[in-house]
Amino acid sequence: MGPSALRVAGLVEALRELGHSVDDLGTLASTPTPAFHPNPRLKSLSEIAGWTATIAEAAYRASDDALPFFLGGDHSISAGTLAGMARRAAECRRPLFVLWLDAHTDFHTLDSSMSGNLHGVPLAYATGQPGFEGHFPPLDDRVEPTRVCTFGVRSIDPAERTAIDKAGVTMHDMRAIDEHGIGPLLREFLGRVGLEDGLLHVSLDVDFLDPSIAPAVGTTVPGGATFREAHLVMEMLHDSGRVSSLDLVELNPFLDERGRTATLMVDLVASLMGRRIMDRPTRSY
Ligand code: EXY
Ligand code: MN
Ligand code: MN
Ligand code: MN
Repeated sequence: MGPSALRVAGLVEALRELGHSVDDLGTLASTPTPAFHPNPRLKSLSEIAGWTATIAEAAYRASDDALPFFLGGDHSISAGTLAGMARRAAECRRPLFVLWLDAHTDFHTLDSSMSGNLHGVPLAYATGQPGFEGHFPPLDDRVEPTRVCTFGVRSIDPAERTAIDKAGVTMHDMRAIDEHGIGPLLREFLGRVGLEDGLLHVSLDVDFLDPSIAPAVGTTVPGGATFREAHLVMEMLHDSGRVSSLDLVELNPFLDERGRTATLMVDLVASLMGRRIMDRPTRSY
């Protein structure tokens, strides 16, 4: 129902108003790939293995001549979107950078997941962490973990922390954002993307936002990004001209209040795609 809520909130119309041409490719269909794993907690492993293959292929195709948006649904879709975009970047001979906007790191392996919820694993899979072989589809190309930057983390499990440090992923948790400001931290990351002439995949989990402004998500964690921080991120991303694909995930309309979370997500996408109130780019000081 997440994609429907985004459509009803006017996602396509907002993009067209900004002058973009939009093709809504509708809903994908997938069949499970039988998969077995000794961790008995894992939920819907065969279904998500099947979806990962389907979405990876769709992402690769859609990114041929367009900037694809992937509407979830659960963050497990990003196992597929990242795999497909990594393949696209490799074909273009461009490095793929990933900006992960999330209260969580989603860096569990199939072995380390305690909850068994596979929205907790996509970043570990796509960066080629061990233990997915034979269960998830083999990766054509992995995302280089040192080109991944997570913003907004305030809930991380011990196994994820160990793995993320070892892999060399940059993590700007909420404390770092409080201490340094989200603008300078993002400017530095975008500078790295620019230096290598990279493609940039942005993965926006609703729970990146503070639950007081975005209640429609099953995994709320207090202390998230504010309305102003989130819009600044989107405006800076637009100014960078680097974004090549976008995930919008974890919106659960059953938990929304009069559609306010869906509307906010659409407004954030509009900022990312060029809507601005003050007609100027962010200044560098
Ligand atoms: N780390 C926890 C788990 O693996 O269950 C919480 C994951 C929540 C993931 C949400 C989608 O970002
Ligand atoms: Mn989820
Ligand atoms: Mn997530
Ligand atoms: Mn999350």
